[in-house]
Amino acid sequence: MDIKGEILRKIKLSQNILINIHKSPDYDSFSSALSLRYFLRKLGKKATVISCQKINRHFHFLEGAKNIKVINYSKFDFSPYDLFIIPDTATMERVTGSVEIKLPKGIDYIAIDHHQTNEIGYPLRLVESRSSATAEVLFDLFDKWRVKIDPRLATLLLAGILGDTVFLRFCEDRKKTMETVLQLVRKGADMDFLSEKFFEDYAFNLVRAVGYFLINLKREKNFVWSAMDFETYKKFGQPEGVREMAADNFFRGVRGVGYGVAILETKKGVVNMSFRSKKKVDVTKYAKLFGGGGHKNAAGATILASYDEAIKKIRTTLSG
Ligand SMILES: [Mn+2]
Repeated sequence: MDIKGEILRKIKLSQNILINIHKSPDYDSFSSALSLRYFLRKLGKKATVISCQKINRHFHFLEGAKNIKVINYSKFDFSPYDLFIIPDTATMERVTGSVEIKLPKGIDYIAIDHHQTNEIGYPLRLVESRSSATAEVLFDLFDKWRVKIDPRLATLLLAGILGDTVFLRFCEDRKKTMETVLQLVRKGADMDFLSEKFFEDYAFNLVRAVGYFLINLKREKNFVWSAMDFETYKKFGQPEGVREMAADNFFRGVRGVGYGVAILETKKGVVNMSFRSKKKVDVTKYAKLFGGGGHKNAAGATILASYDEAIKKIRTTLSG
């Protein structure tokens, strides 16, 4: 039996299943976890989506996003569960929220992902780096498993693909991704609804905070960067997704440089970076310098240090 068959077999043998949303979740994380839950419940399984962080209400429009359990991984009782599915998450730190927190033994795990940097080493592991999103990997799985995709599930899956490709701008395999999107639309996925939610539903403070990033943009030889410390972030009401929005929409597009990096101190002593590059530039190699990873044109990393130390480290590492 191939890995796809083995995954289905394991799912069928399990009863009470956990699925995670990764740290700093994006559309694909929500999409893949919620799609899996939708599918598992149709199969008659108990399925619970868990997250190490509070869910930003921006994502509440996604089917089932209001019913995600926020947990502390170091205190959570895993004993009632027999399977834990980890979609769209390349490292354990992104699962539990901290490098110090490990997952327990005595429960089975499945990893389903499309990150080429995936380092989760469970035996049941499907990493398709030719797919543009984990939602696309799931679409292929559901297709193979002959799962009926109704309009609600189609919309959920489409959200992940549109999220990771920035509405089809960045595809791993454009023909394959576009064909998947067409099939989802044919199955009733509501792309107009997603377009409205993606681009016409920004929180006021989020846009103002993007403005702060833009005004403070600096240029080095081959990249641009901008940073926000925790005090400033707090003043703006800690709008989630701000560094991704600044980097996705503006930093990567600056003429004459290969990439941009948005730096945000999300908590005192925790500095997150979002790298976004033009097509030809691979930013995973820069993210890896800080222990991070991701995709060729969109990667991230976290530095545990004071804001000033982190900025110094980033500048010397990237300009050196
Ligand atoms: Mn993804």
